[in-house]
Amino acid sequence: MEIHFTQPTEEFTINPPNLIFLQMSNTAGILKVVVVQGKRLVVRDFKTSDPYVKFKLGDQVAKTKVINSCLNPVWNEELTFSLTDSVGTLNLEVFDKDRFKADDKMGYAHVNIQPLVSAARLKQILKVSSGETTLRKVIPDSDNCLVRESCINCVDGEIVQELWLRLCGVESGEIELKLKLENPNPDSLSRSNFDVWRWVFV
Ligand SMILES: [Ca+2]
Repeated sequence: MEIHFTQPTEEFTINPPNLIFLQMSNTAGILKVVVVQGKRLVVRDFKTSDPYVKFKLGDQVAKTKVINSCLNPVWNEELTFSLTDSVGTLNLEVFDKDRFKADDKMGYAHVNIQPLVSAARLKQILKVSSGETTLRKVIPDSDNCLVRESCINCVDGEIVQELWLRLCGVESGEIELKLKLENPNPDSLSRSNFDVWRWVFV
């Protein structure tokens, strides 16, 4: 059996003939969001809050667990999203869980994930695969709610961005995240008309 291709829609040879390829929906990689912790979150109950974080990436939604009675919660929880070329911003909102009424808002933030995707492309060009290399730095601006500059590193082949986001719409609160990009397909992400091909046996 011989299967060879350098790019999904460019050079390829296949054998045997019962191998076909299917056009897939736009799955260009996996974005893992590690929700590390929150600091100085706002009070929404009598003296404290029961915070959880809700994330939105395009039409995908995921939530952390609730941590009861804590303004400096540690989640260390990993949430997984599939990455497409049409999605550039990860949005989050923090809520106070309430049992007998609607959950109270504790602030929101966003971060552009395009720098992470660009770093993946750079990693491919530089052929970085082992050790730890800083690929780029992201400064606080209107594309994000960064508290301070954030580094995007390649750690043993994985693209990782560690960051602190300042919560908007409230008097205080910061959230620490670690973003990881797995199975990145930067060529696909850079194309406007975007096709991903998957080889299957029939
Ligand atoms: Ca509550």
